[in-house]
Amino acid sequence: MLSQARYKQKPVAEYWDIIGDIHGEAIKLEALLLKMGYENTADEKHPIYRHPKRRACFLGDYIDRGDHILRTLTIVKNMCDEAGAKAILGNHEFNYLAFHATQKNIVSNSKKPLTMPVTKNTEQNYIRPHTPKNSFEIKKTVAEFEALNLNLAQKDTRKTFEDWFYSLPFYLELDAFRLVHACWHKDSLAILQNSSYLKNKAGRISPEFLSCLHVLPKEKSALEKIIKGPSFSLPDELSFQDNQKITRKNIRTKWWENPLAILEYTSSTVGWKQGASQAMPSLDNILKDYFFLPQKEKDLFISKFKKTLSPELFFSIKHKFHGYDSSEKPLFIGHYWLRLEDDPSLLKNNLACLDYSAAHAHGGHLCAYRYSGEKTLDIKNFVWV
Ligand SMILES: [Mn+2]
Repeated sequence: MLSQARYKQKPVAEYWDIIGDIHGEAIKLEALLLKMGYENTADEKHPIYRHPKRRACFLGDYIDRGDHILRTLTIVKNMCDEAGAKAILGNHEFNYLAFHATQKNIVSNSKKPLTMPVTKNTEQNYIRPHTPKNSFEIKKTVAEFEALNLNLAQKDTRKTFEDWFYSLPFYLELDAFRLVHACWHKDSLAILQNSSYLKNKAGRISPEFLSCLHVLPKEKSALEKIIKGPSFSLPDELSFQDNQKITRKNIRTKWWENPLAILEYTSSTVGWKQGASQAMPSLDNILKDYFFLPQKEKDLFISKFKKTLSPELFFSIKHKFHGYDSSEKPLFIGHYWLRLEDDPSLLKNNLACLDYSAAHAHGGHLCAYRYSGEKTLDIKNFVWV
């Protein structure tokens, strides 16, 4: 029997368990919660997981890929509603909403009317185009929602979760640490905070804002930077296949790296003369340190990539690497689909990515960081299943 008295006391203010991208892997989520000492204090069908002293934070990407998407959403939402947990918006929830949002060209609460022409209501008229790739991405989520319509008692569930997605902030700043799905970028956050289209929204998007995103290029690119992270368009002749065999023309950058190393490299090695300085890392190592390179045929990709990179091009993308200063608060991100080859590792002493590809076809891991007020993060605090 559960002792309900254990949950009557308040959790310790600075104790938080920050959980990475779940992607419909509810079985792993429940295993991870149990491993961390949470227990289900309600019934099996409507679980409410609690810990007597700790609370959970979720980094986004609850849906798509795995086989138990609704169960995942139920667990996370119930913990937010009933057990003091916090959750932010991932790019997959954003994509889901954008896929279903149709384009409008006026924001009613704005003084400035927008002047872009209204396009006719066609298949192309969605904020996120209905391409085969985009439709495939949300297929499992839509299928689970559509199965619900067979059961009239649950027909409001889909609307409830869609409203919940809109209620999720795209970043969170607590006294001791920060959460964002992909990238902490002050300038982009400032654009969103100061946008007249997001007044009084406290870091959340609205259906109305989303429907106008196609005519708000500044806000669109700021929001995409925050929840998808910066990426670099590969030169024409270069592309690669990702884990899901989707051809990619963009490569994600490790934005937290300091651009100074790129500047030093480009200035000291005109024409990519390697070995110009003993202390200078090789170009291969710089590419590995600054970009998420494809897992398959990595060396072949690097050799092609190097041929296309001029110092000028490299210099021109330096703003994709704005760094994360060691004096900043600890920051937790998800999104980057890391693989757990050995133990998890920190990206910096004050930065941890908790996405270890929970829904990977060849076995991924769901990972959490157990935070207890420290200013310097410690690899001993990672837990995973
Ligand atoms: Mn993501």
